[in-house]
Amino acid sequence: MPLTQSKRELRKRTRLRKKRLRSVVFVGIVIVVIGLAGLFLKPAIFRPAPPPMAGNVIDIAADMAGFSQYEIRVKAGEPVTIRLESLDNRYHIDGGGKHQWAVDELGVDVIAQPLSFNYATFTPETPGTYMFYCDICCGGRLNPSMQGTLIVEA
Ligand SMILES: [Cu+2]
Repeated sequence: MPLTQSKRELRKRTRLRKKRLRSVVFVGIVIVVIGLAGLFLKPAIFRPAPPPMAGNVIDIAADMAGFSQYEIRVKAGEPVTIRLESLDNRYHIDGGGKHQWAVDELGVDVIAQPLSFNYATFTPETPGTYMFYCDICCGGRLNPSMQGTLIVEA
């Protein structure tokens, strides 16, 4: 076999090997990108169910658009549990996906972590109208979408 022909064949084989290596690296990068995307999307798709609770449980969800309800009515002297869910993930720049439900006059302050639940149980004794708010995101408690009214009926 002449030398030039074997050199040519060697070059051809080397080129083929490089091509194969490039496609393997490309497939690897694609798999890593898809894996990372799945990691980021997983908490948005699979949300845990709220823990079961007894008594007067009021479910409130919060995201950047505001609370799921702006008026809550409860009875004075009866225990009530506020179960707050944050619908935002931790990648939110404003507040890091946390939300709050607080009533200063009643000493209630619940903070839900990103894509999580949190709760507080309290017994309002004095009938009246109280403001609840979230002071973590979107300009805080002065934002109309981040506040609401708790009405304690006699
Ligand atoms: Cu908030």
